[in-house]
Amino acid sequence: MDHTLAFWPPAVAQTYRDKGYWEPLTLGEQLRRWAETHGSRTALVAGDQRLSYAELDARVDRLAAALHGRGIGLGDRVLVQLPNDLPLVLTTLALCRLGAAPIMVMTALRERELAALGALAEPVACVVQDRFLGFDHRALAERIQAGLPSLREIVVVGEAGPHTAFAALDAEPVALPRPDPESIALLLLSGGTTDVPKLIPRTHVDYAYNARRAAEISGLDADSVYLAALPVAHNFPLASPGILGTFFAGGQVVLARTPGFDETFPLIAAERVTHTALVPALVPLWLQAREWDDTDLSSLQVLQVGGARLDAETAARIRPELGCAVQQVFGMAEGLLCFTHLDDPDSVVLHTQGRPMCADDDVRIVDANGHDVAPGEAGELLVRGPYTIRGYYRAETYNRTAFTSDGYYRSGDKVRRTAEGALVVEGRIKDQINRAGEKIAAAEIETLLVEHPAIREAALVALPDTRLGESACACVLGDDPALDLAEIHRFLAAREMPRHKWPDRLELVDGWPLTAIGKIDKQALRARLQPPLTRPTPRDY
Ligand code: OOB
Repeated sequence: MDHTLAFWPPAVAQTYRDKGYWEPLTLGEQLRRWAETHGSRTALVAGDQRLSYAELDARVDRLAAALHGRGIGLGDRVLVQLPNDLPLVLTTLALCRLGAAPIMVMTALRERELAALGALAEPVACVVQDRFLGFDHRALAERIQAGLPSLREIVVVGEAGPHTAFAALDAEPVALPRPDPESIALLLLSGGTTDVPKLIPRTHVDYAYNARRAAEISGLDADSVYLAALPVAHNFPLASPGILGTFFAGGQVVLARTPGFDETFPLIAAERVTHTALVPALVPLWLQAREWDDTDLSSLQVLQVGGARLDAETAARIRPELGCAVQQVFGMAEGLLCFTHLDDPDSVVLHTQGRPMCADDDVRIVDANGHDVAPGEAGELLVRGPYTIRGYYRAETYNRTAFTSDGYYRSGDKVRRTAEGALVVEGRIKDQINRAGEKIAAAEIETLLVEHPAIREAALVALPDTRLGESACACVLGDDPALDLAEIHRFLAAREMPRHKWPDRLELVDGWPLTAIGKIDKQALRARLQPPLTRPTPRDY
């Protein structure tokens, strides 16, 4: 096990085993069990491919054997950046079976982030699509490899050029060394608040519990059909309950490459989808489409919405306009998952972000001094439990502040608890922008902005936005009064910053409001910006 990792203390781990949260199986073994139980039932539909549980298990075996033959195995890390399609599911499961942790990277990420992740985790290989949405991921992988000595191999789905073709990774199954079920199964990306990305180590046992319990709460069973519309590298569609939760229930997963209604509505109709998940920013687009679209969505039973705050008015429109129940999900890749329950009254379903899913989720709500707040008052959410990490991957120094000395994860979320025990997310303490569910660490953009010759200091703040929930406003102190947003975008594009992290608005300031200890007072800064001083520039992305 990686010595730079903080895991659960032995006595705590023992209670999680005793209570049955942690089953002594790897994710690879869970897949084998699903295949034994549900053999010929359809597990996965991706484009025109349909795989039964038995076929999925067999394909994963063959891929794992081929990867093993190429020297990838126990204790390795592999960067996986693939769109929602069969190779992503096969690769993730095959690597879990091998005990080589996939680093789950969304396709929107570019060189800066990948290089930083590579330096941190030292992957031996990466698996990418040749091109996706017009972007050349193969060329990106080559640039990453040039600066990353650990990266021996590039595997490409599609046109592989001089690299290893994913399609050629097929070998007779072999006996593989067994990973420790309590070792790292996969590494998720944290939304983060720092300028370098953080990796979240999830173990086989904790992630299996995460998916299994989330599936129970969401009412998934063998007749359920789950549509994975959000990018599967994210914890929500991957295992909360997502794909893995559906597999635990013996249901069927359908993959959509993008979450737009043009792609998802026909899939819902064709596959009789019962469950799916969206971030709040996508809900109004689906609702709007229903004004003229008459695709048969009658199979849909539950729409899960999470990743950012869903407003009650939008939540209330879901049943009448889409004909299904809404389930709010407040979760984090670090662990804790909260759900509203399908039989909760509207007061809970529409106005809260649900209850923690496990009786042993140990949640505290504390004030700035770390003391518990009075019942019903808001404070920072701290959490520890059977599927909440005790430390980020290879981040010993950062872990000392991100976790309390007794192991609670400081979520940075400001919440209160209602009389029914549900949590309401009131805001955020961490320095982050939640733009349509995509988390932007303010520090990451600020660090880059000050590299611009016309910018001396920069502060990125969140502003309310009816479409995105929050938008990002860059406030900069500099010498060039002609500096404009288009130039900032050009600058960030040249540094391969993904578009969703580009500021929506630019404000030139001539000084900062400061806190008592002399830091930029972002709360005061935000207050200055509202109502808008200048009109935000419209963007179609
Ligand atoms: C999910 O995971 P992450 O890791 O991308 O982001 C976690 C953060 C939370 O700490 C919170 O700030 C915010 O996203 N968040 C919400 C929310 N759900 C997440 N804020 C308000 N209301 C909600 N319902 O976003 C995630 C992981 C698993 C399931 C669902 C979401």
